[in-house]
Amino acid sequence: MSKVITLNEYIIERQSDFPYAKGELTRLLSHISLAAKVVNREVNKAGLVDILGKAGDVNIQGETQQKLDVFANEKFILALKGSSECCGIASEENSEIIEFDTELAKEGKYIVAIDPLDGSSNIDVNVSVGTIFSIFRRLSPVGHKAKVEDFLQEGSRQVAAGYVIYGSSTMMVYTTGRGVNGFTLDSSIGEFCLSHPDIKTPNNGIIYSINEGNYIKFPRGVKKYLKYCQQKDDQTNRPYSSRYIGSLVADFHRNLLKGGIFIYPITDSNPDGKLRLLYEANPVAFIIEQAGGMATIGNGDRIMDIKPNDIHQRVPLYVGSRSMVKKALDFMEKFKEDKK
Ligand code: AHM
Ligand code: MG
Repeated sequence: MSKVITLNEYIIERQSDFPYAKGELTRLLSHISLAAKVVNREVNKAGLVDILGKAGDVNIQGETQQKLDVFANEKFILALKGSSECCGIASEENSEIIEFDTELAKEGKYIVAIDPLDGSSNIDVNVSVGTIFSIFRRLSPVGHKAKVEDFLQEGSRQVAAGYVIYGSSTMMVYTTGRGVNGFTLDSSIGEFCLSHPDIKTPNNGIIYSINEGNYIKFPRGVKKYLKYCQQKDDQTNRPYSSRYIGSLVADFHRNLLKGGIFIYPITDSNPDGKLRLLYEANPVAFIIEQAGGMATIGNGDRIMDIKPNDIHQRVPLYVGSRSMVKKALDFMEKFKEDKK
């Protein structure tokens, strides 16, 4: 039997990659993984107990929250506050940033942007959901409360990012800018174990993921690219397969491992795109680039170069295998002046 490496062992081992590191990031990641285990336990028994259904609150995006969103949000807030390394968070579930006001937390050097339970409309039909997070060093002085400016940094300044997928098995995938590694939760021992070391995404793939129900609302370049994906061509293995779960983490994770492209473009109803820059687009962009892929807003501009002006800012997202994203961009460029 080969040696099992747990997530905690791995994070500690990797600490020496960062000469300046004193263990703070290590502790922060450990606390995130701990909260993920607690959320995993609840997600797994969601069908058994009366935890499903609407909690009644309406979040900042005008969406009705389900109880597990609230539960996951609370657990991650508690874990991050308790880590003493994080001075504040921006969560999809809270309109404003949460500044931790304990003396210990104010000493924290990091801030975290998080979507505690993404794709939560899928919970009550037993489809995979996920947590997505992004970690930055704060800009404001240590010893004080976090400030909004701490969160409005370009994604290229992320020090770590990752996601947890609560699926047929539960996995945590993360990067600190030294490649991407995946850990599968062994529930019998309660540990995330290294199962997917040094993930590289294929340069090309045969999967495209987009909500085709919105076809009529897409920019012309996207429509033309979809037609290209559906045309027969033996040399390029077309037609490609269409796969869309409607949970970003699940769609992204599949394409990361198998090769593919995920697109959520601007549409008539979402003129800025739907997905949020801070806690959806930036973390997956950091991971895909570390895995050899690409993430752009659809005109070639890199997701991670966008300077945010709002913590809940939305962006169009084209992410996945490098040559597939480039091909989609060719179509966007060619048809950029065209109306629908
Ligand atoms: P949420 O944060 O409210 O759960 O919404 C984000 C989700 C993503 O997981 C997914 O990629 C997308 O919304 C699906 O949107 P649509 O239903 O418009 O295709
Ligand atoms: Mg979300």
